[in-house]
Amino acid sequence: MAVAREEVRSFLAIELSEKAKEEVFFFVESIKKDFPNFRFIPSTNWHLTLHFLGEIPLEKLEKLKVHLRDGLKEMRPFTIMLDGFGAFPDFKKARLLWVGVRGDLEPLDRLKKELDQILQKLNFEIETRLFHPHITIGRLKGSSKSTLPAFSPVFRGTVINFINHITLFKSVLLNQSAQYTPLETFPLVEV
Ligand code: 2AM
Repeated sequence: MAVAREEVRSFLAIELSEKAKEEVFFFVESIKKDFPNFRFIPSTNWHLTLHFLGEIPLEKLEKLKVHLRDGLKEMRPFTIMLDGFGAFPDFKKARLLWVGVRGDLEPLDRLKKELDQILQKLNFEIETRLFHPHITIGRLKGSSKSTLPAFSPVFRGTVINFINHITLFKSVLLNQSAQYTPLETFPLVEV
């Protein structure tokens, strides 16, 4: 009898500080009434996605962990602030609402490129679209039409997030949401 291979739905992301999330929380609470057709994501699930891995076999995940431990050695910590509010693909056809980032975007970009190289070596599919760092705060509900307020709200974050590791998360899909569990963190420390 064939044994089913265990697969884990997972992704790599940057975690945000509680203080930074608090700032975004007040902003999100203030705009919810203006976006009735959107489902807002609880702040406990906010993160900056670096790469969505999808359902991957456990052995492949273990191999990736080894490569990440080794491959991120050259990366150094950096700081970002959460800043800006936008929509994908754009405000007119919005399906996803996000909060953006500013700060050390160059090291963040380098980190993303390094990750892509590691992932490519292990035959993971790489995103060909330009990396647009963001924190997803809301998604358009089911078949709703996107109706947006006449004026786009503005968000300017001030809290500094010191990023000294990335996190591998397991994702379990629930009825209307998802449960994210950190599996391992990978430090960014220049050696
Ligand atoms: P997002 O940051 O644009 O929302 C966990 O599901 C994370 O992986 C989400 O934050 C999501 O991106 C990202 N992701 C990217 N591609 C995905 C996909 N095809 N299915 C689910 N999540 C995906």
